[in-house]
Amino acid sequence: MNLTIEKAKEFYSKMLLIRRFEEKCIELYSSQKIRGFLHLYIGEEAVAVGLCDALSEDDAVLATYREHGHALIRGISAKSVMAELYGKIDGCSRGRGGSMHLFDAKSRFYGGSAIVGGGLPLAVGMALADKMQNRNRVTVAIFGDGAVAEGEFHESLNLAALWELPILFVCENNQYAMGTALKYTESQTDIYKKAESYNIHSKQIDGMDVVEVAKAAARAVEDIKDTSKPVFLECLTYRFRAHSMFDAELYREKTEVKVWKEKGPLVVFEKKLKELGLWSEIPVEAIEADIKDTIDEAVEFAENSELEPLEDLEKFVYSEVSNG
Ligand SMILES: Cc1ncc(C[n+]2csc(CCOP(=O)(O)OP(=O)(O)O)c2C)c(N)n1
Repeated sequence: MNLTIEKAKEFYSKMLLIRRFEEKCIELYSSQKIRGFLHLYIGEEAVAVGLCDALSEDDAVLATYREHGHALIRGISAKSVMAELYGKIDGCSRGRGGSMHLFDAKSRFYGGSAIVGGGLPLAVGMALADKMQNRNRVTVAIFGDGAVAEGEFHESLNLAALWELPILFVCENNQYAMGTALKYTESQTDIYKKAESYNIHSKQIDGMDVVEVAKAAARAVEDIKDTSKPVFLECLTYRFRAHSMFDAELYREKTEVKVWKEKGPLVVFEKKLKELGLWSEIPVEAIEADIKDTIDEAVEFAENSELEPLEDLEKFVYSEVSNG
């Protein structure tokens, strides 16, 4: 992958958008504008940005409940995501899903799911449908290291390999499932090795380096489209914030968080651009100002959007089938 100045600006802006959007979420949560659960992606931005760079509009993405970043980069507008977090009707899921259930079929972003590992079998089904209908596109299933403990993980990998499905598995290994470190639940903590045992071409990469993620994802997507076989990427990453806004974070040392912050995606990228002599060409202040406007507009939009009317309460409980 050739890191042009245009690409460098794009990667930097996108990672910063996720970071600033979520920092705003913390503020809004503290003032109770956003309620319910809120899981922040801060620290993991390089995965969403690098991965989505490799995808075309035709490809589908399924993610977890820590999915604001993926949704924003996949093309759901900041306004639509913010209104959803406010529980308002103009949100991408009409305010019915909230932070954990962002969804937008137009962007081919099929959730946001509160169920750990829940997106995996859905992604396998979508990839199977593509294969049966000869559509040369990729379905991406993004999940955390905690999903490895679920039966769905093993069943999904097995069927994807057995049926040679065009699916990209992306494990965001941030090393913790809520308050439990991976080493306390898994005898094999190199997750890509588990995928290899299902005969899936697998790779472990530095998930803090947006360029490495973009390169690996581009190669994976190309392989999947050529062979119609699954590929597995384990991205080593770290969340800088607690599991959710309710977590007192007693399970890890502050020094560990500090060490990881020093190799955070924005820090690593800035260093790389300096080495390449590109950093001075990144208009940091203008990018910050642009992002601030986007976020301010999103908040204003969410504030002005309505709650769904009470008479719609039972709407969408059952799907509405037209006989026409
Ligand atoms: C099927 C299921 N089991 C348990 C839970 C409770 N739970 C919520 S988050 C979580 C940890 C998941 O960790 P991981 O997959 O590593 O994702 P991360 O939060 O690190 O991004 C658990 C066990 C759940 N939501 N769904």
